[in-house]
Amino acid sequence: MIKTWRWFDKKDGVSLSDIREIDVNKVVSSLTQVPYGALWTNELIKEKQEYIKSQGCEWHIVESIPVHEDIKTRTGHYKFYIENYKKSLENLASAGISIVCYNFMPLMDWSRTDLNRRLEKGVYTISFDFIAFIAFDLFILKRKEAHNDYTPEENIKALQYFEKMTADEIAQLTSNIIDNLPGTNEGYSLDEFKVSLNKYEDIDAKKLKEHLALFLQEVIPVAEKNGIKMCIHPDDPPFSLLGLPRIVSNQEDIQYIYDAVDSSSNGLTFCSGSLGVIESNNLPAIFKAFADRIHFIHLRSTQRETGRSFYEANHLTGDVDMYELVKLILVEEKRRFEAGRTDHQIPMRPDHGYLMNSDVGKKFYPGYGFIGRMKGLAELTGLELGIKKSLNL
Ligand code: DNO
Repeated sequence: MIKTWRWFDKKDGVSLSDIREIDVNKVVSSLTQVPYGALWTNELIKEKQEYIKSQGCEWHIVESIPVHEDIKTRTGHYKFYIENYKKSLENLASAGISIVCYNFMPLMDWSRTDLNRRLEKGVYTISFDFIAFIAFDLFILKRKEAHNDYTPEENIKALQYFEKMTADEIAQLTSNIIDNLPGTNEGYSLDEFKVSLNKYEDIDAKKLKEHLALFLQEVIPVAEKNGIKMCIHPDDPPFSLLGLPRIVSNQEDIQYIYDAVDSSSNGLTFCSGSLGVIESNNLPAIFKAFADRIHFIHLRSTQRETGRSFYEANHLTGDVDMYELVKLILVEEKRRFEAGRTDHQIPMRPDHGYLMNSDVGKKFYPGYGFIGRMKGLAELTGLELGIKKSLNL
């Protein structure tokens, strides 16, 4: 595996020299300052690339070029935004960057309800409490007919949950859900969010899938021509939220995407933490089914709780069988090597991590502290070495 590290920008609490000290110099990053849909110019790409280089690292992967909402809904200026997307890919290619991660989640990117959950041993993790989320939907957002999406029991639990909330907790939950996570940097207010939600009134999963396929049919040929590997990120969590369709949640969904355009440039970011939230997602089976076009891997684990709730666990514990997965990755790498592929080593980043030790109290993007991810990377590196040696890979 090629070890990479997500580094956001100069505001990131982890510096590029911190990363170099732990033997990583391949950076995963985005142009966070560019508004969604706008063109990534050669100048801006160069500027970031040069800065990363000046710190002894290399901008290896783009995560992400966000897909503008108009493209997902096929309304407004979607044609213009698709043209920008294509041009941005060309500009990245001319700068020598060839892996682009993106997602197609409506309105929200990833979602958590608690960004500071203290686990017994004293570390902090991020988590998703389904009842808190329903409370937000029913009593804060007050989405029309939302109660129909939940069982009577869930409706009652959410009401009880909401009744105990203070004004500060309501404000915190709201911002956690609509504008606190990196990736969701459109910064909606609650009212703007409601207006945007209405745009999805007539868009169900089938329609959204069609929109994704139409987007891919335009963008993938450009990616292919420019040697770019696009890799879609799964929904996180992998189920519908706020009545919005989510279409990259399981094996069938990913198969639809692969079939939409049969090209190695139309690939997948295999995120064990996102897919692993749903028990019926058989991670090894999914990995094997799509291995050929997996261009990027996010490794982390989650621990499922009651209903659809979960929290993020250590990289080697929780519900993800990391041993099994890393073994499959190494076997796939060998297969690619034997097939003469130049991309036989697959880039991987340790995804999310506990906020712990001396990182507590420092400012990081949620889930993106230094020590927790470094611990994850160290554990994964050891696991990789052990498997390689024992299987003679
Ligand atoms: C969260 C990330 C996501 C991811 C995007 C990719 O930590 O994995 O925000 O970057 O969904 O487009």
